[in-house]
Amino acid sequence: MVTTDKSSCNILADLLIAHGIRNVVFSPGSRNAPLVMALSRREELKCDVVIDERSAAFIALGMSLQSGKPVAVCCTSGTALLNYAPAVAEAFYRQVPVVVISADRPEEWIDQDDSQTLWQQDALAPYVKRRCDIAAHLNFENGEWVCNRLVNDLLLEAVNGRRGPVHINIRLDAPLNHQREFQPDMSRVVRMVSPSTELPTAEARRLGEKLAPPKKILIIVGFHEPDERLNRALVKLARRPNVAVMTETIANLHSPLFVSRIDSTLCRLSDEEKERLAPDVVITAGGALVSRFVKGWLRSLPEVEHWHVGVSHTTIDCFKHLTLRVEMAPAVFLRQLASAMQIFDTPSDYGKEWQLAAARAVTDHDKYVDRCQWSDMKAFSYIVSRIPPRWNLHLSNGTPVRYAQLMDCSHIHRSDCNRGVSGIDGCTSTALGASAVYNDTTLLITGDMSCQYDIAALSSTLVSKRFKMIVICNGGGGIFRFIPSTAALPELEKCFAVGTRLPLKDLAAGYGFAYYEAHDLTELKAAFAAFAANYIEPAILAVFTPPYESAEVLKQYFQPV
Ligand SMILES: Cc1ncc(C[n+]2csc(CCOP(=O)(O)OP(=O)(O)O)c2C)c(N)n1
Ligand SMILES: [Mg+2]
Repeated sequence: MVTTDKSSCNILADLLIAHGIRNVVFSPGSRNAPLVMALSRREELKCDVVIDERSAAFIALGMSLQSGKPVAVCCTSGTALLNYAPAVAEAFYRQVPVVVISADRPEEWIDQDDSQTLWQQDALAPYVKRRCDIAAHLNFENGEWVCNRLVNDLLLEAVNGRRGPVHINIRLDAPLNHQREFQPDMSRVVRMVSPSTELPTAEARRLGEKLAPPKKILIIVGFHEPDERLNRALVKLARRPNVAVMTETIANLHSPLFVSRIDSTLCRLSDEEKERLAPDVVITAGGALVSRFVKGWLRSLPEVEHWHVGVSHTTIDCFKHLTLRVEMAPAVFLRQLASAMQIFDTPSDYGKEWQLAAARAVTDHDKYVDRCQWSDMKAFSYIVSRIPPRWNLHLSNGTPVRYAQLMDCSHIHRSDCNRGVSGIDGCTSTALGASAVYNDTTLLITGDMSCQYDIAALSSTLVSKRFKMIVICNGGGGIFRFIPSTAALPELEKCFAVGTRLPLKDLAAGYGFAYYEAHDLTELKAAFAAFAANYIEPAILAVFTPPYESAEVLKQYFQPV
């Protein structure tokens, strides 16, 4: 085939394909022209173009999240790369394999007043698993070998062990548009086999014994991709009488045995119940927890052992009680624990008590939501209950992810939120990326502030009829009217909540989205039905809720009864 004359770019194209990468998101520039030629001319790679690099990287994150495969993003030199940082940080803490490819100038031109040039090779250093810098000319001894070795190494690193982003900085010298004949698929590919991840039986038994009744065991799972094996292991554990299993909405785990509405349940416990339900051992899996209640409560306990299971980049001692770090897949570890615990027959009410507390919370929740006035709570409750079975749900940070925690989400196919670092900067792009590689509808529920942050996403050519978004227009950052650190400050409205000007109707018209809006529950019912039934265009539903009342309804929800 005829393609760029830069060997580094052609080696990269071969290895991306060999390592299973199928999607590349480009942002335009001139320095990366050889990369565009090398990658976009390969039919194995689906290349999309997203102008804004910040959005592009979040789109790649969404694609990778949804497909489970590494996705590459490729940009030109200069600040382009720096715009990847928020999404790359999110991918790092979320363990999502995004392969960052940046074009750069030859090193001798950095700091020499040459245009669009800055120190790129370490720019994302704390947030990538590994990085490499490929020289502009490979015509030195071992030049092509070292390029091949480094790229193989980084692509293996992205998907093995703790998955995550990697950064390949490729220096390219002018002329950038020269072409030559290249024989594809001849580059050497390095593979890897993972060692067995099972615990030795004796070790599993030893750990299982530590969890025997009357010990009270609480398992909590934070964000996680859907995982049938993990779900099964947790159901087994939840059947043990001295075990309770808590799952967050974005853990994507479901069983009537799980306490899935953590905040609703915790906020209704009396001090005496909290003391009785305090665990002896808490086992966590998945990512950072959304629930501040559970974090605060566990941190406040004087004595509890904490085991964290999962492939981590470092020691994570979230509750200040960590005693064991289990560096393996949660599904395997928890299955082994469940088997090891089967021999205990001492009775315990611990699991039952949590389930009763959770059931009580559900009854109270339903009564409260039924009675409460038109607000974010009312709107969310209606919307979440109506999400059809095959739709995937993306939640933005702010209150959307917190409201979802309060609702029954067991019917939702898959729920996600950027909780790796909890930014509001790329929620729309992430959802858009996920929708581009999912064959049914992806629904984003976002806030009016988060939405204006990432508005460039609406102009992307990746927008399709499978993408829908609901914007809760509650006068800006509603969360700030709720959280104690800002709610009572005189600067609340001017500096925190900051009502935004978001001309959604015009934006929808401009970007080719169908537009619906609702100002009360009756309108919402009609608008949601039409919005959900629209399978021919992408659609926006703007839901207008009263700012102060919404915050009040949420505050009251958490008041002790
Ligand atoms: C990049 C980034 N900047 C700032 C924040 C802090 N922040 C968290 S939530 C929020 C407001 C979100 O407002 P909105 O999207 O309207 O949601 P609401 O709180 O109204 O539900 C802000 C500014 C953040 N998380 N990420
Ligand atoms: Mg808002």
